[in-house]
Amino acid sequence: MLKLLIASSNHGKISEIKDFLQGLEINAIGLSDLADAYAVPEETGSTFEENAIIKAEYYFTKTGLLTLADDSGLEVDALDGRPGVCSARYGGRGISSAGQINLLLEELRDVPEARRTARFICAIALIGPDVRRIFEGRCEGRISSEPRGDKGFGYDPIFLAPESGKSFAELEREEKTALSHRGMALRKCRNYLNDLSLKT
Ligand code: ITT
Repeated sequence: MLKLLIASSNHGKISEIKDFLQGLEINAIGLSDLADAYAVPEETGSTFEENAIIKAEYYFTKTGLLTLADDSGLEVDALDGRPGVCSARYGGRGISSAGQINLLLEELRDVPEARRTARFICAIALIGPDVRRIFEGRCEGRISSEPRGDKGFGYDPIFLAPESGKSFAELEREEKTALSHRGMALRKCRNYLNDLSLKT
């Protein structure tokens, strides 16, 4: 069976990715399943793609395992694309997701509904012996005026999905993945991973 390291410390991401990979002949393991604990690599890239590659390359070099890394974030048009690649660091060290959400809503306090457009972006890098691929997904939506729902993670409670107008945190896991940036990147990755698993 093809062994795949999901190189992330974000539990929300990990569980969405692992759920998606079910049904493939893949043994997906996480960083906590490794015998050694490694320092987290610094995300010095200026794009999601660069940071996904930095993370995947780092853990592949350390472990020799086929490695999948996800770099993602939220671009808000009224904030000129912030928090963007800094989504995880928005509001500073130690802040909770709820704190980040409050800060973002505060920054957008005077921005009317029509100008609250935003998008989630996800870059997935897959790096291993003889493998170096990148898959991207994006999802357009709007930032709500208050948090709604308790599913998902991160900025999900304030991201209104296209069409339904529900927040990502009001959607079931499969419904979110059907629409989301990560779902789009994972669907692009799926056939490629399936082919690799059949060769193993
Ligand atoms: P790893 O680097 O260990 O994977 P991380 O959380 O630091 O974990 P990123 O640097 O890619 O990951 O930061 C992504 C941030 O963007 C994440 O912390 C969330 O706050 C947000 N984000 C990404 N995808 C999201 C989603 O599907 N729903 C809500 N928020 C999301």
